[in-house]
Amino acid sequence: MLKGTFFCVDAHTCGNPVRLVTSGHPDLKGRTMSEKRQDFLAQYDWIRKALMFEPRGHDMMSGAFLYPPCSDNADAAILFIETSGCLPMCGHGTIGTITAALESGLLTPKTPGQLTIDVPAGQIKVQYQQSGAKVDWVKIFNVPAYLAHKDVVLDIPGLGPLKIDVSYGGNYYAIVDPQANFPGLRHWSAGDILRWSPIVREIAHRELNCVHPDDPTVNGVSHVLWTGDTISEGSNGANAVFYGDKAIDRSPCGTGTSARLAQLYSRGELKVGDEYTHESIIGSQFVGRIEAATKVGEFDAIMPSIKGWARITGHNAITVDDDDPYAFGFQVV
Ligand code: PYC
Repeated sequence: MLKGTFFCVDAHTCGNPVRLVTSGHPDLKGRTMSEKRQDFLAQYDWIRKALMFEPRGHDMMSGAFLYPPCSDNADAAILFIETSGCLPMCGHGTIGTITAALESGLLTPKTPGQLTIDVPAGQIKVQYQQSGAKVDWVKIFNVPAYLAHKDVVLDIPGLGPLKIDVSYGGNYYAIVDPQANFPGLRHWSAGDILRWSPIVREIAHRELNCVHPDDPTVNGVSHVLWTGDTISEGSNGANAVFYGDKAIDRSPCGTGTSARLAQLYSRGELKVGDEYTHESIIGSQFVGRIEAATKVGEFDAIMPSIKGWARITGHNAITVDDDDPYAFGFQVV
């Protein structure tokens, strides 16, 4: 029996996929996107699995649904979906969603060039520049970011001690800078990152308490951010973010860049007003900026912004038929 046909605009943000689902939205219960996210996970997770996992998606697949706003002042709301679940916030996903939605006429801002968007992690502001049909860039004013744990040494079986920080930028990131047991991102293969990240994440998740002071449903180390030397002109730093079970972000990662800005701010290496061009494993770039200082609970925090670009790659009508043994997807982990 046909469970549904989902029309999608497929795009990528600086190399990482974004599948904007434009039909088949389930009617979600809840007043906020955080509550709606919980409802989606409880009742409709089959849609995420069908659209993100193989054979319709792949390890890196990530996407979004646009919803009507939850708050009076917002233009729209976003529910993020990806292989690992529904992220509270996704930077590359937002840049891709806004670009694809504006270029497809799916989003009409109250004020051209500006948007207010409800996301599960809170509310974000967006600026963008459009030339004719094309969106040139999107700048996200992300949720507050803060350094949650500093200089924690984890004992990684087979690798040895690894010093990490944990920083929040919409998700919690274990950040690993080059050191004795990690020579730096450019000296490791993608296979090395895929091999060690799940172990680092599991140990960090087990040993470190990370619960967002304003929303306890946002908790736990979910991503690992490895840093290293830059390869692109103008970059201030490079990173590779591991997420899901087997994914390395091809974009510089919006929430990861926000977390990195908060870490560098807390360590006194960046200050309010500083820009930081962050590159990805493939050398694509986001421009991060520390817009202001703020607080998250007891923690000193920053208001980060992230600027990047996205391109539409195609249009897709995806059918999910439970006559297909792989209707709800699979992963090879
Ligand atoms: O851009 O925030 C991001 C992100 C999270 C996971 C993959 N990309």
